[in-house]
Amino acid sequence: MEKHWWQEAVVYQVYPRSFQDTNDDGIGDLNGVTEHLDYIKKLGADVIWLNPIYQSPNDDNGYDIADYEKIMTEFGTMADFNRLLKAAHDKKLKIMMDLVVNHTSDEHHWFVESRKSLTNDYRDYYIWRDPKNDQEPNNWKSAFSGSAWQFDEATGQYYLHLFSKKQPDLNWDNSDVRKSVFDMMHFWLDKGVDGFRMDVINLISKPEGLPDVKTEGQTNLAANGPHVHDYLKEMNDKVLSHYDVMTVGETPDATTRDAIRYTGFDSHELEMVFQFEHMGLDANEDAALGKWSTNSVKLTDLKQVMSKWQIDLNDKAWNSLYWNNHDQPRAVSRFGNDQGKYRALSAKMLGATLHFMQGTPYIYQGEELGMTNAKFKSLDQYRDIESLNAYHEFVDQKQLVSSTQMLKYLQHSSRDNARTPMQWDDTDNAGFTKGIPWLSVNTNYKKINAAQAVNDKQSVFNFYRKMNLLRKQYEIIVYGDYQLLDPDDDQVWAFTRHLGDQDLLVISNFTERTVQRWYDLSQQSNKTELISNYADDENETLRPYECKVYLIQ
Ligand code: TEU
Ligand code: CA
Repeated sequence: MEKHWWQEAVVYQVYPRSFQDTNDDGIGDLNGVTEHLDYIKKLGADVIWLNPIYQSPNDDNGYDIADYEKIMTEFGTMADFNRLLKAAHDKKLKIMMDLVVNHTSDEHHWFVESRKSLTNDYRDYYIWRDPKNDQEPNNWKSAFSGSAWQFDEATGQYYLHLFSKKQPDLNWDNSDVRKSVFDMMHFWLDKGVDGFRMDVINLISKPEGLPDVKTEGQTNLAANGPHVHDYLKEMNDKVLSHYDVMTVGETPDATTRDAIRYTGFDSHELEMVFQFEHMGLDANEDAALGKWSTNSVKLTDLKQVMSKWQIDLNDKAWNSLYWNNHDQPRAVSRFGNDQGKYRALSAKMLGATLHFMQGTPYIYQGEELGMTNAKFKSLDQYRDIESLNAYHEFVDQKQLVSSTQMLKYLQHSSRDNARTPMQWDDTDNAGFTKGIPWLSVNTNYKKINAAQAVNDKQSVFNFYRKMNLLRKQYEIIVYGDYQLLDPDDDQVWAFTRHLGDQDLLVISNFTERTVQRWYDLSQQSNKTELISNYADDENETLRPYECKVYLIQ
């Protein structure tokens, strides 16, 4: 078994825009991250993943980059970043940046040049095509509604944008593009950053001829394209292999087979990927509505998908472990129970279920507090381009759903649920800003906030803190093999981990019903309870949302 620091690390994801504002403009900033490094250290994380902090018009909150080597004005200056990086390193915290190179902003000078003329030096930096029968070159859709093609009057061609029209796709088949990206990566790595999360990196190689999609609900055919592995091997050879860094590729639609090709211990491409299979289990039955639904996730489906990833990658590649991020609803609202007394219990149960699997855990800011979906009541509270475009497409343009129904879908699935400001304390705006927050603070901040949690031994925060400490103590938590017990049980998720002469037994009740379950391992006398989310553990039943982790040796 290979052993690397990034397999033993815990990552804390900071969405700077919503983390801490320090200059009262209602927008989080880099100095706000520096202010809370001790909080992240106390939690026990080792790496901080920063969502994009580069110069951007913020059409897609920084995922539309206009200059890769300048800091976004709203977030501060390069001096602020240098201070943050040094302060983090002084506290033995690593910084992983967000690499967004499938596309740039349309305000990037490469695109400003490229659109000037058919013969401009930068023309081939992007994907331009002639109209086909006076229409778009193919039927691909943008992830943010509408066509994936935008017609440009100046040169009479369309350009491809898998996301917003202000996010033109780069042409990775052009070696000049690859060189420009690799040079930029050296710029950040030479400053001492410790790795990259790579945005939709499996979309960078488009299929020859850009053929139409054939199935309803599929937006494009870019995933896992013909040269994606060539380009990642080139990136590894020319950049990554020269540094001791951690990489995680965001790979929508990747299978475990794809993941082994991207992250196999001998692949020399990436260390791990974010897979999306467990993020689609509550999608709408109507493919035209995609992720927009109010469906709940079936436990047997979740167990089957996550166990497949554990088994298929074991000894071949390495899993990332996440329940949520800045694109996904809050974990406790989607997979647990965010009402009343069950909220903290189920948030801890979810944490244990995930963190005792094999892989590198990612904690999204606020998950360690059991923060919940915001469930905004009116459209004007939303800011996310994906949510707003989906509303206008389904309600106004296509009349697929009523406004009331679409607002229910937004409450369940909108990315803004995860982007409400971090809840630091019970003062105005949860201590996030003294200004007007760019996105409303969740109304439950007086009850759910870091100040309360850090001092409460039974809090979700201190449960996550204890898990992070256990990870450093017991190698089996990182390297043990995974085995699912009782796949068909629709109330309890039980699994074991095995390493050498030790076993872990992890049992989680995903329901508010008390259940009786016996596991041979839990009858063994030589068991030690490592952690549980109830203060006492005197009986063999599983109370609502109860989780127990035993070490058996
Ligand atoms: O997200 C990629 C992606 O697949 C998103 O479309 C996501 O799955 C979807 O929004 C969930 O409904 C990455 C970034 O994480 C996201 O914030 C960006 O908007 C997107 O790429 C474009 O850069
Ligand atoms: Ca600010």
